[in-house]
Amino acid sequence: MSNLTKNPNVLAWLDEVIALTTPDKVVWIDGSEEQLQALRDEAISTGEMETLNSEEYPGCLLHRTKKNDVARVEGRTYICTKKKEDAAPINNWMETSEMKAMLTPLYTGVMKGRTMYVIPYCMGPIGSPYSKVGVEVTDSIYVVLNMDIMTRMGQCALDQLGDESNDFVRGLHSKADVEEEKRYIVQFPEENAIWSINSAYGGNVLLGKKCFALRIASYQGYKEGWMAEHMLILGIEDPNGNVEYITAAFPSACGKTNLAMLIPPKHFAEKGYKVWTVGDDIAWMHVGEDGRLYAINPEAGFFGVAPGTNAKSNYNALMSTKKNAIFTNVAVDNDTRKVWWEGLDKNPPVNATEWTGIPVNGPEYIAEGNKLAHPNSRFTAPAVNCPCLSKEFDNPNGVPVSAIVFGGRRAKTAPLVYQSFDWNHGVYVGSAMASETTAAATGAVGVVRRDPMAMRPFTGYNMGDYFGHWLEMGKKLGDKAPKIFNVNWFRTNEDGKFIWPGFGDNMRVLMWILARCRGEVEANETAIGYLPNAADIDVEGLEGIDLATIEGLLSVDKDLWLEDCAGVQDLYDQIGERVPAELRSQLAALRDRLSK
Ligand code: OXD
Ligand code: MN
Repeated sequence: MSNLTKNPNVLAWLDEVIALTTPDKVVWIDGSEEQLQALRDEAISTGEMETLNSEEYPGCLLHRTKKNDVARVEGRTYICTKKKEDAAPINNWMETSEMKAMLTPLYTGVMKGRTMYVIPYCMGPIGSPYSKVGVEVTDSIYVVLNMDIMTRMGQCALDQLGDESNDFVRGLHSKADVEEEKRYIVQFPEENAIWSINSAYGGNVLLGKKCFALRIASYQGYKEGWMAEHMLILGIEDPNGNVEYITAAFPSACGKTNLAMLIPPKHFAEKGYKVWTVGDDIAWMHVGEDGRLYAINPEAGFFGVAPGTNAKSNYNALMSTKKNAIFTNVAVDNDTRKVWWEGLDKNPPVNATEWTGIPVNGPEYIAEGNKLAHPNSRFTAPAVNCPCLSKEFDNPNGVPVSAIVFGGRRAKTAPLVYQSFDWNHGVYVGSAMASETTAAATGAVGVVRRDPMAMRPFTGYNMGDYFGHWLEMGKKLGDKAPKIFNVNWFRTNEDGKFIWPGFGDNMRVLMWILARCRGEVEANETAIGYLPNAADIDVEGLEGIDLATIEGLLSVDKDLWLEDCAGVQDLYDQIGERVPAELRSQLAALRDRLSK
């Protein structure tokens, strides 16, 4: 097959990676349905992919990874720069040429006997001035088929790049032998390059997502004056048809996809309120011509966690998986060829195949303490399937952002919601973000992991410089800057049970946030920021939640907060001298206010 582009920069790089990896064959991915179908058929014939019930799941496929390859590997993920202080100490760092010298032998001849697929892809809507192009080479059909869902892929991406531009991200992936101890996920932000080897699992190998759209793009944004953030984007439409947009950053596994696709509580829906999803994981944000902040979703699909997804927790996500989706590491019902995962429903299949491919009796297997689906099993679903997809999804200019929301999983410290005093204080609030691990994940409940702006695993440069960039963006935006808030859906009572119902009811908090942005509701100025009057959180139709419950959810324990300040101080000390002085003063001022 001939080249799909004349772009000499793409072709020169391709020559280099072909010489290094020596594939038997090179196939350009043009994005045509015909080519994709041939690849699906090939993957089905080799067992890399399995078909599913074609009536219930038309066009859907199942894939099982190796047991040792089921999640992102933060310990083996590196940001490589020439100077250590430009990426360390929060990131793993190695000097660029040293890393390349170490990895080159792993890539040498690695595609011998294999086909190299060349995937041109575009992050962001085709034609958007904010979109960026990447080219990923890979020896995995699974990667090609997932990239088709997650990005705008094929000839359209090369057309977006043009015949001369050198502004594309070079992604080199080989699953090699999927050896854990030789697995590396490496970003070279100074060279717009990503090298990923010995994994075939989503987040490590779909290089457009975390590697490009967050790690590389955050650095590009720093250099070019925009922001790449680990944020969902949603719109709330009022009964008059006006839509206001919110972006929100939560650490992984805190419900971003659920919030992005929430279904309004009944009384809001009856009045005519609607919620629209623009994105569930990543936002690229630029200052628009009118001086406001605009967000695009660089992705074209959702790579969501399957367990826990059901018609009640996230109907829209579930519907998104019903056609042309790929399921990774879920269980199957052998009688019906339907997929199943923990939390989908209460009826695990009896004649099941669990996620690694072993036939089991589902209910018995679960009763013995096993999981049928891997806890990090995933669906890759096209955004166009989502019943609440925003009609602005493809808008090349993005959507204007009224509010930025931070949040984490905090059993006691953070109140249900509060507003920062101003942009700089909001940047402090984001930098102080933290989430408590759950027993299911670590065995130790309540271990606080500091995760600034939910970007700890995804910032492609020095975290102190990243904070500085946020402050700079605030200067650019001036009084047009979105208002910044913090939420916590996870406060617990004495029995360790969640007090706030969460899911669709989170809209009640978003409504207060938007009312604050419009200046329509008063708030209480406190040591930590502006807190709502309990009566201003709409609880109509909520069972078991009254004014006193909301007051409890809004309470602030100053001792716990002072303890938390020490955690922030530790983080700042770890990052070191590049933490902006402004944030250290914000921390000092907060401690002062709390101590009064
Ligand atoms: C994700 C993550 O997969 O944040 O989105 O881990
Ligand atoms: Mn994420």
